[in-house]
Amino acid sequence: MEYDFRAIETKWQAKWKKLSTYQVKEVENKPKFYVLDMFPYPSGAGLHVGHPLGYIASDIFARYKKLQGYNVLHPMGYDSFGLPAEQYAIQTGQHPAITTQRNIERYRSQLDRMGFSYDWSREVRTSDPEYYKWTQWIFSLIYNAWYNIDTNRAEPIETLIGRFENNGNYNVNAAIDSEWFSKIDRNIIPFFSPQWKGDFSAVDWMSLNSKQQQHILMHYRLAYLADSVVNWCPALGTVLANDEIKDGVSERGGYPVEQKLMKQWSMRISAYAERLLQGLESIDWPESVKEIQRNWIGKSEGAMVRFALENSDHIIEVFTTRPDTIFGVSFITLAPEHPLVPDLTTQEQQADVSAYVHAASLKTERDRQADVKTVSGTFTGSYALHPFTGEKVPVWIGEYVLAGYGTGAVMAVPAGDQRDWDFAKKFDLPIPEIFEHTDILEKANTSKEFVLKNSDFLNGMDHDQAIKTIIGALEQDGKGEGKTNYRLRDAVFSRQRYWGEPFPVYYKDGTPHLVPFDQYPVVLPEIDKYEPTTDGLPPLARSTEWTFGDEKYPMELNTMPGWAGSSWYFLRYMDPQNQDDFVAKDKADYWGQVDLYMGGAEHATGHLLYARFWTSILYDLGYLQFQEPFKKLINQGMIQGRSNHVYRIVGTNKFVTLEKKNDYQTQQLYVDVNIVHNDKLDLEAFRNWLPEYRDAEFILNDHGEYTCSWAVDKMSKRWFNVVNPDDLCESFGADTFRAYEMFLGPVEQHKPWDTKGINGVHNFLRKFWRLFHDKNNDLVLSDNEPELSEWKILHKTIKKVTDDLNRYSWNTVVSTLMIAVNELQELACNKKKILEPLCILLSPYAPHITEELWEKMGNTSSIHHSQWPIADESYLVESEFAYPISFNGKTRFFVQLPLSLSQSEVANIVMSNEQTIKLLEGKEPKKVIVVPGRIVNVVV
Ligand code: ANZ
Repeated sequence: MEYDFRAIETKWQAKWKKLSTYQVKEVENKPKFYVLDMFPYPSGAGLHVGHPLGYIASDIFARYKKLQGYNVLHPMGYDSFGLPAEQYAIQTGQHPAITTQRNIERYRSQLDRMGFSYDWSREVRTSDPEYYKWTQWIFSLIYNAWYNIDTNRAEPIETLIGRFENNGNYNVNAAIDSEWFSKIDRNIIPFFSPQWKGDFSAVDWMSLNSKQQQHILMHYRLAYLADSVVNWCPALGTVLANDEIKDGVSERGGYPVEQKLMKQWSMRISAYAERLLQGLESIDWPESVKEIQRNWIGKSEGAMVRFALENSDHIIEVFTTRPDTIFGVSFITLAPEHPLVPDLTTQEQQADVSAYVHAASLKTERDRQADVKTVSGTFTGSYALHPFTGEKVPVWIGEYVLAGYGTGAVMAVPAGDQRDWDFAKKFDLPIPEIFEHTDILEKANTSKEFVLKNSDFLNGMDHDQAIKTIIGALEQDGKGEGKTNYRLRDAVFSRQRYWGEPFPVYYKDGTPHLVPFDQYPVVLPEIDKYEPTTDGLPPLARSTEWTFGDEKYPMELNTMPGWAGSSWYFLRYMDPQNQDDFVAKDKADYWGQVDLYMGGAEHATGHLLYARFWTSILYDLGYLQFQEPFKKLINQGMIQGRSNHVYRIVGTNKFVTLEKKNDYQTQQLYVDVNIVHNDKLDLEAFRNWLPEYRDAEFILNDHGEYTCSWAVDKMSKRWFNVVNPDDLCESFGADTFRAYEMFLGPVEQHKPWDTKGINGVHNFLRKFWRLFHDKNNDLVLSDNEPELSEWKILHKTIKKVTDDLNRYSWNTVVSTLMIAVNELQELACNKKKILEPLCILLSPYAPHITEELWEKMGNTSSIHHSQWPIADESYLVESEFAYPISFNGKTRFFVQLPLSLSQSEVANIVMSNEQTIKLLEGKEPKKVIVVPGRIVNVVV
């Protein structure tokens, strides 16, 4: 075989491994470039052709940057804690570590087959105790930190304790729940009165015992234990994330889900809302991902307004973005979970309110938000007092108000808010008019173009003016203040599962304490079964050894969520074997931010937000010099499957070809795409595919073939449309596979997989091989000086490939190289001076064939350690032009002429041209017009 890709690829994969070709070390003074892939969860199904799309693109870029002289960090690892291995463990009793290990081996062999330039000596696995030791350490850092709003950064908890000891919490401006004092456990600190608003002095602080102090500190920590409302699924024995619930039941199994208050670890990401928002301006990410994060953070500017109550000392505080509409308030709506609901409910309303609150508790917040049509609510029986008019305002409860946003209470203005308007209509509440010349009979006026009326001192003002005035008035009278609110909530950080990082936390007398660092990693205990206990406790409760110290203090039973390990893995790659530190300072400083991060768009809010959050904390605490982990992000598109169908005649085992299917009553069935070639079914293979088809009969088309129909679906086993990269590497080689995946189209785009085109790319590589060889497959290269035309092809190609890669246009590079190879083939070019640099240009895409040719050309070190060629611009300026020669404006023929000629020289040459003489038929032209570099027109 002329181009024996199997032999070549096997040879070089072994050699690279042996020579550690892709290992990188920190080199002072050499510029660095960090190219990262989102590391995979090693699932049992292995990789299909959609997965490597991003890996191939980033590998090409890493190789390109390396050839340009950068010191490139390009690592790979596994996000190896998580649900599927655990589910499998629950079903089979097998330890999830075993499944995980097996899947990793499968992934590794698939990745190896594709010729990636990963430095495998830097591999990390999140489930490796040597790795999660540092995840636990980062947790301990976050636990031992608080957010100082005055310095606008996280600080060690010691600075807070120091301030408490000197001055209590006076003048401490911390990111903390505004109602934290109402959540103080009176069993722990009995002497704080119910009216206490959270202030304490140094003397107060010093009078508290350690347990009491810890109880207070917990409210300030960046990782804290608190009661939070969670989606609890009793049947599965775990808390579910919002996206694990569909239509109010668990996605898996369809079990009921309840809203439940549970003690959970949380991370105070809300403290970072503004920084996470601002940081987006400094990074080069797809605008769509930034927009998703902006919406998720959800910044709103407005005001807090306090409403006194008619028969109670309590106060209802509302957050509003529209304090300008305050004179249009006709009722107040509380979230069903609002803490004042029990107090404000009058005797007569008791039954209605309880029923309503219970019904609301069965819905998730997401469902409540999504349902804008149903208007429901009930009256509490109590009245608030308008802060300016003193009028009585009824207090209602309504599902449309969410407990976790703002204060969980709204001042309802039917004139300006559609939900309030709908509510008022339904319950026959007043709809006061506050906008001049505006009809609100049919709907609310949500526009901000208006002039106010019936609004006392705001009358005649427009939106901006009214906002300023009212906030001034609220602040002056102590009735409220300007306030910026963020939708971003603190992130729940615990799950009731086995296969995750254990918390380095034990409980002494009910109070959590950190396990001392010298005992990290706190390794997962062995247990007999991986499901919750019969009492509904997490699986770790099954271990009798899950205790701390001689006193056998109980350990935390929850484990960390999936996003713990993935929030910092890019740092560990910088220094994966470090036993003493999560990453050495000098290495973190050297490698710095990830310069190019490739991964799927599905992580827009989860992983990408959490990683930014943790990086900011590590920055604040002095461990890193940057707060944004990923400088540039590219989302690779999804590769969809192209499925094939056959048509079975109903009630038979007979299959009819697509062309004739309308003549019968048929049933469409999916068929394995691997036994269909160009939509023609391999009949024999079909009979052997499934036992039920062994005796299948066929009605063929007029050419004696069976044609399948096709459709684009998600690539999935279920549709039999999974194409495996191993098979393609086996049939065509990894080089072809890599180049073909790029050739499919822009990396960011979703596109259906189609194996058909792969032959074209394979032929391109064969042609490339032939440029170097004669008919006997012997290397024949000439040392002669190339012709001008050959130099031109080379330099034009260098320029285009370089420009394309610089703008991350991976696909166009392949076509550029194809054109170059065709052009050189036409010139029968076998000049070493042309082919050697061309080899380098192709090497990021096709690392094996180029390495082989490189070696054959007599080079002794790897092509991947060579240097990217530079385009010589002097070959790129066109020196000649093919002038269209027209007669009376009609183009008749072309003449190739040097661009350096003057107008009269061009005219002379054209006039003496044979074809001109013929066309003139002896006549004298009236005029010859020459536009240099454009056209020649002969006027007869
Ligand atoms: C009075 C008002 C008048 C409002 C008006 C709007 C228009 P964003 O932009 O999303 O922050 N709101 C406040 N807390 C809420 C909660 N927990 N659940 C549901 N709605 C809540 O929206 C802020 C606005 O949403 C607030 O401004 C409040 O209604 C409502 F003409 O107050 B507004």
